[in-house]
Amino acid sequence: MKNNFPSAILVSLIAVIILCFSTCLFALNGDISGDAFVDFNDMEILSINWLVSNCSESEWCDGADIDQNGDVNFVDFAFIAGKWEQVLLPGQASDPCPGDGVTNVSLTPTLSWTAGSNTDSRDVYFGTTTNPELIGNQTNANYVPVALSANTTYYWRIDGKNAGGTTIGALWSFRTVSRVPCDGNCPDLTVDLNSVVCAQFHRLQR
Ligand SMILES: [Ca+2]
Ligand SMILES: [Ca+2]
Repeated sequence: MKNNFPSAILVSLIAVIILCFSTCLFALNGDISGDAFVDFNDMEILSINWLVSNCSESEWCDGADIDQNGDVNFVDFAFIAGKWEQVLLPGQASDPCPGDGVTNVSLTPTLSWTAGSNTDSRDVYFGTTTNPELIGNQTNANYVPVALSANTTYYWRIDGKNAGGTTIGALWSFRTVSRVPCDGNCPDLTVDLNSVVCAQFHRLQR
């Protein structure tokens, strides 16, 4: 009887790659080890768990069950093959503080956010238009703008960068507090409760 196993594998692989090309390869990747690079380290983890069929939801067989269906097989291998020796793009920045659309922000806020995965540095964009200007590239995940005006909407964006390229962030905005007439008992516009809350939020995340 003719052994057609190799050709069956080939057909399966082609089918998986075609099936995944338009959808799942862009949603999942083969970086099992989490170092933003798809290489033999990921293949090693895959081989250790090869053909295991009872991967649990807690760890999905050390991450080798990439599509998280319980089995480690050629479907998971296809995700590695599809990104072989590629540096993965950073994840998108999230959790902006002040929150997107927040009003009554002080004139001295500290902007902070949660960095996307595999981000080495980030470009900070900030300004009063929906196409904010590039302020600069930095490694830390906060930025303190200066000389803000009252009752003004500011827009900002964080683009994550690494050796694989740039992931453009979402456009966020906030509006500064309105100046109110006062007679010597003026509110302190430099006290930014949003930033206090943000700092605590991001500190808890670390
Ligand atoms: Ca890897
Ligand atoms: Ca799987």
